[in-house]
Amino acid sequence: MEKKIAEFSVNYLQVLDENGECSGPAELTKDQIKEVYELMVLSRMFDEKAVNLQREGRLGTYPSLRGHEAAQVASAYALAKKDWMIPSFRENGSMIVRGLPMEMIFQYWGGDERGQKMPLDQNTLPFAIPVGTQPLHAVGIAWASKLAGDKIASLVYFGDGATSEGDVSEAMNLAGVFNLPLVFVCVNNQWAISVPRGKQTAAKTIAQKAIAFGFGGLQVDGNDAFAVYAATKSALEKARAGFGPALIELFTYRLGNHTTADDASKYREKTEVDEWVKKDPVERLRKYMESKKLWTKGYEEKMAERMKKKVDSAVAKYGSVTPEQAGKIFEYTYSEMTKNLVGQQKGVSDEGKS
Ligand SMILES: Cc1ncc(C[n+]2csc(CCOP(=O)(O)OP(=O)(O)O)c2C)c(N)n1
Ligand SMILES: [Mg+2]
Repeated sequence: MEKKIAEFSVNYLQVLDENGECSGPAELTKDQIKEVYELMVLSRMFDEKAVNLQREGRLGTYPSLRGHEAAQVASAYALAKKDWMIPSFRENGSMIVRGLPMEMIFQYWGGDERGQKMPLDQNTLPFAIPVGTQPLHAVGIAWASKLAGDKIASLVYFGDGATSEGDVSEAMNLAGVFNLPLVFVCVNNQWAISVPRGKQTAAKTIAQKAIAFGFGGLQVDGNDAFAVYAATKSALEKARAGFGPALIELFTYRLGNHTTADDASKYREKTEVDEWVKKDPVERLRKYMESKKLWTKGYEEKMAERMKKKVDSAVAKYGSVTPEQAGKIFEYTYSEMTKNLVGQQKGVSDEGKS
């Protein structure tokens, strides 16, 4: 006889709807709301500047965060200073929230590895270009922090496409088995380059994958800064208190091209993009703030000017960096270079001399 032995449900969290109307308490003070909004505006300005710099030939291939402002800023904002943040390649906004100087982010996308040499007070890993590798690194970090008895949590970002990589399942499995203080944040932006979300999994949600690994999953409106913050903060608190991992699926959309090397109009309909433009995360928070008298045109103008100065100053600093010596790149992978790397480095240095 067959009988039911388990039953599941997956919740969806939205606090701020598309019109900026709030259905629950924002877990942020007025000052914090302003700070989050300003960081979102700054992230968007940084992003627009980065795309333009690439078009001018002053930056290499760059992955735009447009549409991810709430997903990146509000989640990183929930981290405590000592928590670990493990990003994918798209979390430029999260890096800004963590305080990584913007000139370093430009430097990295300009092809100079030194842009990801984290300041020593940062518990932040560099961008991970290989898709889906960083959740395993995050497991190692979270496991180490648990063994050391540190009361900190770790947060790892990855995309919907990354969930098709075995590594991501392995990481979630390990985190569940060892009850690790790790929050998995899947930024489901509906696309992995030209492959739609429907081709990554037959499951209705990504959040439900957590259930198979023995912990909870929640789908969150990723364009809603309040929901992203509340969900991340709560998951981080539980992780720090010893309740183990969680999976948060941030349901959002990549408004730009995959990277500056891509043309998304070749594989997705403009009508789909237009629908998501209406859900713009920055605009949504602005509408809320306006209704609460936290936003005026005058404030926006002054604030935008302040943010623009920050970005321009970062561009100027980036432009004044002396390029890395050819061949130095080989020194960044291991504390002691392998024989192969020594050989490759010598080749490059010799080339430089000829
Ligand atoms: C292991 C690996 N395979 C393939 C690629 C090429 N690649 C870069 S990004 C990407 C898609 C990633 O999609 P998703 O995980 O949804 O993240 P998103 O780009 O949407 O932020 C692919 C296939 C890569 N960088 N690494
Ligand atoms: Mg994606």
